[in-house]
Amino acid sequence: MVDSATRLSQRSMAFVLAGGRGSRLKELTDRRVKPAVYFGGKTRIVDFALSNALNSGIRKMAIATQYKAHSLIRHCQRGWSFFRAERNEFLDILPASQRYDEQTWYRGTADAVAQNIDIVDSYDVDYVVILAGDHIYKMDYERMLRQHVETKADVTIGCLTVPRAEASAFGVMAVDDKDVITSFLEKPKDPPGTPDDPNVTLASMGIYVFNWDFLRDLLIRDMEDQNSSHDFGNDLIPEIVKGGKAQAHRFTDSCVRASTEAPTYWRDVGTVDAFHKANLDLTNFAPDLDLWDKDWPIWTYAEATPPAKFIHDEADRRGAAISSMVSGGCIISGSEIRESLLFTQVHTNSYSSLVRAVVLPRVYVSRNARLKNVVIDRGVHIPEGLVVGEDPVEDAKWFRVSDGGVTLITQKMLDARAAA
Ligand code: ADQ
Ligand code: ADP
Repeated sequence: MVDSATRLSQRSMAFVLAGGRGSRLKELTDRRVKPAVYFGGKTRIVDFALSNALNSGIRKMAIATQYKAHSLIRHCQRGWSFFRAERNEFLDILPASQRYDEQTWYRGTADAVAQNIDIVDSYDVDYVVILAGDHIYKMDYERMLRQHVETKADVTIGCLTVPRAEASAFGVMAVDDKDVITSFLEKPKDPPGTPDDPNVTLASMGIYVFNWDFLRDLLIRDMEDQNSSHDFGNDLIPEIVKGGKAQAHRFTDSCVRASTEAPTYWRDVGTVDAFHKANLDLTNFAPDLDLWDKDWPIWTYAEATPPAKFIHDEADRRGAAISSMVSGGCIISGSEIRESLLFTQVHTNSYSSLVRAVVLPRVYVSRNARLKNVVIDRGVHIPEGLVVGEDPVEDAKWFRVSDGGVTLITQKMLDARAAA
């Protein structure tokens, strides 16, 4: 048994993987990597994994970056710089910098850790919690660490139950009666159901706890393996399942109160439709993701802004937002906002309306624009009278319309439309 007074998080680090593009978010990741994409009005996607680590008591963190990293690095430097180096607390940013040799960037998720072995050594930790920087959820990693130590596992994998139809995007597993993983398939075409329910599958969240000594040896061997893609899901995890002990840790929402019948909120906002829906869900009467929970704050960099302002225009039109969330610095002038989420410093003008809109920071909406079911990228200037969401054929000429009927609008698309 683990001594209950020992907080394992103090002997651990979080290693956040944030190098993959997230191409299904289309133009939203043209200039920034998926973990740097805005979510929830004030925060960015990566803030969830980092906040979970911080709220779990972990004070040593590293984040591996690669694709279009500038926006992510700037965000981490601005928002996550409060650690006290005097107490050996930090968030270290680890861009792929060809430490292994002079030809290779991070070849896969495992390689992103392997290329930084000497740096992790210097942190002097017993356990490493590997996290993906691109999911929205609240989770107490201390519980996962505790299970890892108590079961003496080689690796402990965070997992959740997903519908079988969606499981081919995941690593899926079978477990015995003690949740020891007996088989693991990375993204199988035809995922198996569980013994209890053929319609669901136990899937990996892509988060792992390792003893550092064990992982270190494994990575050194893997780096030399010519047949490996140097990826946790493809290479390392299947190997451990075959020859060692891989333990499943079933995800429960952090909601620290043990009595909570935990709603297991976990989202991969990897497509424009999923991104639009998950953001707008926050405007529901009782959203599944509780951002108001004082026991589990989501930390971020927030611009210093004045409160949102709602004004009557000169024609006595009321600026109003109904069933919506409106962030600081917004000015809603003579326009109507419904079921929408506005990030900081959005400015809307008279006679315009927004319905089911996710509007990223610093968007300017000119007069008479009518926008419905949209995601608007940061800094976009919506021209006077633009109508989107009423004629899908016209919308698709200029913008990206998703399978679910959401229109993504970027400045580049508007510039092309204006030039035509
Ligand atoms: P995927 O989500 O497909 O599967 P992947 O694309 O490897 O995994 O991304 C995982 C994380 O690593 C992301 O945060 C990404 O940004 C980052 N990443 C990807 N390539 C990287 C690189 N070269 N350098 C640094 N960071 C990189 C994984 C598991 C599955 C599991 C799902 C759950 O492999 O088994 O089911 O996560 O979403
Ligand atoms: P952020 O996502 O950091 O809030 P932006 O959306 O403005 O900021 O920019 C994302 C990334 O693209 C940043 O690295 C920024 O420097 C870069 N960038 C912003 N505007 C342009 C532009 N017009 N052309 C090329 N790169 C840009």
